[in-house]
Amino acid sequence: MYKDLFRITRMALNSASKLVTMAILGCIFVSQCHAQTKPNIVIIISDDHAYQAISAYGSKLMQTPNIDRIANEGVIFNKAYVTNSICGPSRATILTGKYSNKNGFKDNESSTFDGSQDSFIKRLHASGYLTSWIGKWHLESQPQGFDYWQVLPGQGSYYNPDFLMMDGSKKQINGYASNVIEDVAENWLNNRDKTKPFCLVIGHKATHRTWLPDTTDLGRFDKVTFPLPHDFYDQYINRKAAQLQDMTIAKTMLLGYDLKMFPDAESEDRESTINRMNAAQRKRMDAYYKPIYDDLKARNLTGNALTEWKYQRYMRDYLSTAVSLDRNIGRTLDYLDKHNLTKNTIVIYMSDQGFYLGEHGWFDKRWIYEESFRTAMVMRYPAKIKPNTKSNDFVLNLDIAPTVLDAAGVAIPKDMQGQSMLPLFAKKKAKGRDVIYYHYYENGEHSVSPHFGIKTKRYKLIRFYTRVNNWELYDLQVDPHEMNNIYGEKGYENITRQLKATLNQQIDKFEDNDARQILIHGK
Ligand code: SGN
Ligand code: CA
Repeated sequence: MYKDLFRITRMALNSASKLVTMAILGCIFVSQCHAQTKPNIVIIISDDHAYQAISAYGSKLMQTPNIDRIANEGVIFNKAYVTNSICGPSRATILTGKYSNKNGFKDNESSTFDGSQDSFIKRLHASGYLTSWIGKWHLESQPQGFDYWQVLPGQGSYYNPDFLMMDGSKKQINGYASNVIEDVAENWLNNRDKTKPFCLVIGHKATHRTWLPDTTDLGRFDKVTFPLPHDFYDQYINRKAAQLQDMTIAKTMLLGYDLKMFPDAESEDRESTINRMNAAQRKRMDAYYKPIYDDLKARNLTGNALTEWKYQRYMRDYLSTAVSLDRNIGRTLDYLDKHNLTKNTIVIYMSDQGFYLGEHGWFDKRWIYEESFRTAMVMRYPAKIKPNTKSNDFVLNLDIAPTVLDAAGVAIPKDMQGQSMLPLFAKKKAKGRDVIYYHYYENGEHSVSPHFGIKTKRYKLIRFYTRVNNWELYDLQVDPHEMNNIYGEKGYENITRQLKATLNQQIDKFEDNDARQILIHGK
């Protein structure tokens, strides 16, 4: 009898333990299923990468196969713009889904990001996502709301970059920034808690000034002569702010600092971007640039000939730097493939703003004018977006936060000022914006006057203030390169009145009190 009882108890225990095991397995399964229903999110943000240099956008300057792959497998946004075309403000807008006047980070020179405020990262984190930011951050304060971060101090360095670590220490990693940042990102992915969905932001330093390529990419474009943009010798007639800027290839771009033309080892040694290289890196740099310097010296160029020489050098360095950026974006995509993450991971690639590649004679950004205002943005989201989708709706960096929350099934806070982009891809497609509002505040380096304005499907209305106090108006249909300011010309009274009313509505909508005050007080 005892034997029977023992047998029965054992059977019961066995089946109970089976039940418990099954229950545990079930939980793991359910939690994994749960994790799988929430898409992972990878956002790659580059610095100053011009859409003019991306083959998916029709560039003939170079091939960017990996950015193109995201576009081909998802959507390319042909009309993506930023709210304030400069690094820190763009990142603050991406994080918060708010204009600079609301998130407080108005310019790179005086702002510090208030990390205690709400962000899409914090919302994702609260809903069970692992969150991480690696690479360029440039928001001055420490990142908040992340399970992990490892960021470049300020602009960071191309060679052997330092990183700020979560424990307050600084860590230098040998290598080239784009490769190193990708290595750190993959390392984080390898070691993450794989039961949770994740949101990883990879912030690249490339292609920011001073366009230092990876040594393996030096000389990639040496055989190419790039055509001068048709407006390279723009005289900025009728455009006062453009006349006052300090961002021309002719005058502002420096032969040493920017184009690595150093007369001797001492002047090269003084350059902090170069003197942090190790002996092997420096040797390859010198072997490449020294003969170019000798050739330049022998030619004795002046005037336009020198400016055009600078333009060719600029393009070669800039595009070579972009080669490494694109290659490392490819590594991210390969990683997702290799780990079976592609199907359930949203990938967004974007630049923090546009950039000039010689148009109007310029480099840099800051303006509401097209090359600066418009930015590269492509997104792959296999569950919701068909391959080869082309979007011509106005979208903004402001929309990243609500879009990501929407995709993750997390409520979008009412005070976020952007809109989810996902309804643009629904069966019954939502109607996009008719107008975009812009406000640039900084009044320092490169001498671009602060300004705000709007772009509609046809027109652009701009109000400059502080450095220059005036209006500009462009009919983009007949003047897409914004060469002919028609503000105040006869025949445009009605459209100007209408556009000013629209501008006022936008200022009210986004509660931009600074702009409101300028319109009230006239400066
Ligand atoms: C640096 C650059 C500028 C650039 C700003 C902002 N000068 O100050 O040319 O406009 O960054 O760039 S440098 O001599 O330091 O390279 S941003 O991408 O951070 O907005
Ligand atoms: Ca930037």
